[in-house]
Amino acid sequence: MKRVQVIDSHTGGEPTRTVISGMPDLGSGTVAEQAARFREEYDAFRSGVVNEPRGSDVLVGALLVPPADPEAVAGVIFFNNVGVLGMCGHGMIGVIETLVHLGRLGQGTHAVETVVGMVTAEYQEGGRISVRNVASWRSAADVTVEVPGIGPVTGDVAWGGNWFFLVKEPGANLSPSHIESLTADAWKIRQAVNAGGYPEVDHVELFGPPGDAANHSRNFVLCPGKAYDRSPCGTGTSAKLACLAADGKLAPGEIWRQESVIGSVFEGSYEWSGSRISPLISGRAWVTAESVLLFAEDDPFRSGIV
Ligand code: PYC
Repeated sequence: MKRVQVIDSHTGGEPTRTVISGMPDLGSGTVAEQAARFREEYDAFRSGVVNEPRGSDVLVGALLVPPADPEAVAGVIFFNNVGVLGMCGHGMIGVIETLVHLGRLGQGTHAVETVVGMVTAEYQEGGRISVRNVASWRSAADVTVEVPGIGPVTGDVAWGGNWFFLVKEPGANLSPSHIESLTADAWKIRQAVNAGGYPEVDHVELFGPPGDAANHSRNFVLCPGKAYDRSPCGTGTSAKLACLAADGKLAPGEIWRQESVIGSVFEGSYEWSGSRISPLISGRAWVTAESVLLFAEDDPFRSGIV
């Protein structure tokens, strides 16, 4: 019986499952090199940890691995129901909370190596965590695609640690009661964007007015495996900041309060770093479970239901 020890947390409602022991040995090298091995050789492990019957479509996994960069306190590979993610903002906040919970980290600033580069996370008194994400930028503005059943949709393509299409028109009703139709529309938009010359885009972000006047905007983010982000999405908020910066709509250092479709909030701000931005995203996470996943040899769903 294979045993995998995990700690679950949620950040603004979005769950993260951090693997503490029982993970495959991915050898040495950078976290990106280890992630390539994880993708090629251990996809069944990924699926077994996050997918049903042990998990669900919405769960994001985090594998702690040795970093190549001596400045980093840890390396982390994020993954979801369909594959490996570049970075994950809510997941990074969950991992830091988990490491504090385990007594492995305390207050202060900690560097973590990810698949797409180094990020730093500051754990503040009271539990707030601020993540200085990888450099982010808008790669294409005002891209219009024809979406079957919807019509022309215009948005920006931006990188925030993953690739996003950020829809410009605030047309949709971003309330939890509309999640089914929001998911269907965002999925169609993604397909049209991919077919329209942007195959790298794997997340779609819709925007609307905030539910709480203290915030600047509400979003709905559809992730690559068709699950929606319960949090405001750390990498999606970084991509949003890159677009706001490029449009001159948010000054460096100014706070942007991004609300999710369920009403949880991340605060974001940025500094310029050459022609790109360096985003800072902050929020809180809570540990929800300490468990051991069991994988019996004769379990037909040992590697998840896919
Ligand atoms: O917070 O960056 C994020 C994220 C990506 C996918 C789910 N959450």
